[in-house]
Amino acid sequence: MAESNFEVIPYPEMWRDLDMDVERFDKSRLMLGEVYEKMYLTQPNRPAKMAYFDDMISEIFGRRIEEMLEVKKEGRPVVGTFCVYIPEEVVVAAGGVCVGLCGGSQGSIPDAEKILPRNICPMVKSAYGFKAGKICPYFQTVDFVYGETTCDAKKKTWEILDRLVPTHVMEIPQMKNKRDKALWLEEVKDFKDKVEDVCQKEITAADLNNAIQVINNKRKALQRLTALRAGNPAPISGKDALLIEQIAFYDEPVRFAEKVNELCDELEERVKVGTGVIDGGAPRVMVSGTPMALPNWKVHNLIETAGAVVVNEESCIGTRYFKDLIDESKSTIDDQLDVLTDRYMQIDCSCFTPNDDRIDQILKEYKDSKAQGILHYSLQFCHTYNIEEIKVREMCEKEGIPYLSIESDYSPEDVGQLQTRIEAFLEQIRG
Ligand code: BJ8
Repeated sequence: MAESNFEVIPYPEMWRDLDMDVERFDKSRLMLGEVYEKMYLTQPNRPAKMAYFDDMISEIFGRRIEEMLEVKKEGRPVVGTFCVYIPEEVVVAAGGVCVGLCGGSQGSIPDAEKILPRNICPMVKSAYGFKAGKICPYFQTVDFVYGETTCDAKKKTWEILDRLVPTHVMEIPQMKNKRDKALWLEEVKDFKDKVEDVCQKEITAADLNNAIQVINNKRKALQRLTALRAGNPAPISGKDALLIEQIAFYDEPVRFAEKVNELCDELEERVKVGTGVIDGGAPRVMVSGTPMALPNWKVHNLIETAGAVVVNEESCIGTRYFKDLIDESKSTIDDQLDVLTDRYMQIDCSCFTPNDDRIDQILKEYKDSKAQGILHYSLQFCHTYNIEEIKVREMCEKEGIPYLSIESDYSPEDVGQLQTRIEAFLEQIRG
C-alpha cells in the first residue's frame, strides 16, 4: 500500500493563544491522525468526493477554528451546544456559529473523573473533561455554552461546567402536550434574547427566514445522503456516512450542504451503475440509539470490519437531527418561532414520556434503508435509552427483525467482547 501523507495539521501558536494545554493536546492530534488513517483511509472503493471530508478532519483543529475566531472578531456569537434541541437557526440568524462541542473521546474522561462521578454517561464526562483539561479548541473558542435539561447527568453537570465557561440552560419539556409546547416556545424566545444580547443586534424576520432556509438545506442534503444509502450494493460505507453526520455539527452550513450534495451526485451515479463499497450480498445493519460524537467510530468500525455495512443511524447524530424541516413560508418573527418550535417538538428523544413515535420511526427507517437487522446502541449509564430499549426490542420481536442491543462506553476494553457479539448477530442475519 502506498504511504499516506495524512496528518491532522497542528496550529500550536493559535492553541497557545486559546490558553490550551498544547503539549498534551498535540498528542491527541497525532493519535487522531493515526486512528483516522487506519480506520478511514484503508477503506476500499471510497467515493472520490470524500476528499473534502478527509480535509475537514485534517483541518479540524485549525482552519475551522480560525473561521470561528473571525466570526467572534466581528462581534458575532459563537455558541457551543451538546444537543440537537438547541435551535441553531437562531444563532445563524444572528450571523453566528453554532457548534456541537467535543464529547466523544476516552482521552478527556480522566480529567472529568477528578470531579464528576465515574458512573455517569461517558459523553457528559468526555465533554466536561475537554474543558477542564483545556484540550478542545472549540471549547476554548465559544462565547458561551447552551445546555439543556434532557437528562439528569447533563443538567447537573451544566452547573459545574458553568464555573469554567458561561453555561446557560434551556428547559426541555419532558412531555408533548399543549402546555409543554408553550413552555418550549418561551424557552426558544429567551434563547433568541440571549443571542441578541451577545451580538448586540436584533434578529429580523428576514434574518430568521434566511437562517431557516440555510439549515433546512443542510438537513435536506443529509436526507438525500440517507436515501442513497438504501442502494444495494451500498454506495458509501456507514463509517463515511457517520463521519459526514458528525462534521455537520461543526462545518459552515452552506458550504457543508454544497459538499454533501456534490458527494450525493457521485453516489447517485454509483447507484445507477451498481458500484458499491461492499458486495451486494453483505449484511445491512441499521444502528439506533444514543448519539456518537466525533471521534466515536467504535461500533461502525466493528460492524464493517466484520464484513457488513451500516445503512442508517437513527440517533441525534443521524436522522433525528435532520428528518424534520421548518416551514419556510412564515413572514413574522412570532410565526417563524412558532413553526420552529413545532419542528423541534418532533425530535423523539428518549427523555420524553411517552415516546412511542420513536418506535414507529425506527421501523419506518428500517424499511426505508432496506436494512436487515437493527443494532441498538446505548451509552453506559444512559437510563432513558437503556430503558426505552425494551420497547425497541419488543417491536423487533413482533416484526421478526434480527436484533442486537449493546451498551458501551468509549474505552477499548470491551472491543473483543463486542466483536464476538456483532459477529454472531451478523451470522443471524446471513442465516
Ligand atoms: S435530543 S439523545 S442529543 S439529549 S446519551 S447525554 S441523554 S445520558 S445525548 Fe441526546 Fe439531545 Fe436526546 Fe439527542 Fe444524557 Fe443519554 Fe448521555 Fe445523551
